[in-house]
Amino acid sequence: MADFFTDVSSPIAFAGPDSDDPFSFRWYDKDRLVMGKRMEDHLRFAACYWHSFNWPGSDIFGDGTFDRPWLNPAMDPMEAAHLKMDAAFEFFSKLGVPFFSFHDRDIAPEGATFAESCSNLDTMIDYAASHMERTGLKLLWGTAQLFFQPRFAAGAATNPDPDVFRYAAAQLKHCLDATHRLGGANYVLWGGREGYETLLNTRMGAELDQLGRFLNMVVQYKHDIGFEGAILLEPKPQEPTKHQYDYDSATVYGFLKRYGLENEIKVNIEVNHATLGGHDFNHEVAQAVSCGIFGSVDANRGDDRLGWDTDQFPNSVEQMSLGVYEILRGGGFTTGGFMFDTKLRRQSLDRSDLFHGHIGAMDTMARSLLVAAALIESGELEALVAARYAGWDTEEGAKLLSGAYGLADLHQQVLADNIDPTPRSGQQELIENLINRTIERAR
Ligand code: XLS
Ligand code: NI
Ligand code: NI
Repeated sequence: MADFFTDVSSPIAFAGPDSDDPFSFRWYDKDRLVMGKRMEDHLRFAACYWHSFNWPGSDIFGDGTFDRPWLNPAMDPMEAAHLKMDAAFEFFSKLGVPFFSFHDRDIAPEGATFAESCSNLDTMIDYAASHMERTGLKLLWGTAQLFFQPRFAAGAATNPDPDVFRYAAAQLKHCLDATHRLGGANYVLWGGREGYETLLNTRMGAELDQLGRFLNMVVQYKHDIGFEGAILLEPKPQEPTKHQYDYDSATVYGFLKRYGLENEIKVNIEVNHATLGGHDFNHEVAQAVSCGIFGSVDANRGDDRLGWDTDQFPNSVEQMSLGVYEILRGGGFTTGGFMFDTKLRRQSLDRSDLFHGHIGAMDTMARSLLVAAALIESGELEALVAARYAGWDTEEGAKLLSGAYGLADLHQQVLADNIDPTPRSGQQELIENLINRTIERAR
């Protein structure tokens, strides 16, 4: 097969922070040990199939702008799928990410019948398996695309028509089998249309029960086939629906508890979905870690002025460092990783732009890892926080949480000891300066 990305002949290499070569990494040095672990193993980078290979660069006001020969509708769909896969694996391996991710419909076209769609997917999964064996690439996650086709306009699991629920279950089963076959580390569900456009025509409670039942079937089936990867829900507050049921990490946790799934399903946090939900990225990570449901990250950012999912490549070390800090404090990734659910801008027309986007993103995340590790290793921040909570770390503090006392006991204690707490500084500015100092120095 002929190369598609002819500007890059060998894998992108680490050249150090002083490198001016745009086709080199300045910070991502995969074998470098950070807190005793290789950078590659901390970051577990993955690139996505859909935005990079399956999206023509269209938007709601305009057609595709990109040079993606396999998207030509005149091509035989299965021939196009093979060509696309060759280019995708060429890109993934030249970039040097260890993982990739896909939707079923990215890698194989929908057929005239469900049976034909399944057989198209099986053919392409065989082909992907051979590419994976040849290149050593691994699968971070697979997912069924349950939102593009008009049948899913009113949702998949939360559709008012039970036949759509049936269809979505069948499609998901096939995709979970495929993910299992490729050794996927996770399986993701993003409920883009699991929500509503108007409450006026929606039975919200019934739809939540549908989603709860659907996810219980997914978990049951995962165990039936012995899939050891994690099942991940990807929270997002809205878009394309007005309201999405898995709004953010906290909402997802409440939902999982209600349907008995809190030990079975985790979250795939997308940086810009956090922003759209009115949260910082580090908030979403900390929330998930505190509930024991942190799974993986889609590391794409938004734009401060645009209120939609722009899926831009991360390029702010400050924004990312604080999220990586929470991830490291939570013990780091297990099955998850940083997945670039990223889109080029519509005017980024050169084939090599895909490299520039990902190289910058990987360097940003690598540098953020160095900052987060420096924060942890110096222990200064944790010491300030520990001093702030010192009272709770005493025996009396623990007793307050143990259920030993009721309101009347505490009333009595405050009276008896004449307790009169003095406020202490939260030291926010001092801490913010500490963060900036760490960012400046981390190398
Ligand atoms: C859309 C989501 C989507 C999922 C995969 O906003 O981010 O790309 O990650 O279905
Ligand atoms: Ni995503
Ligand atoms: Ni998104």
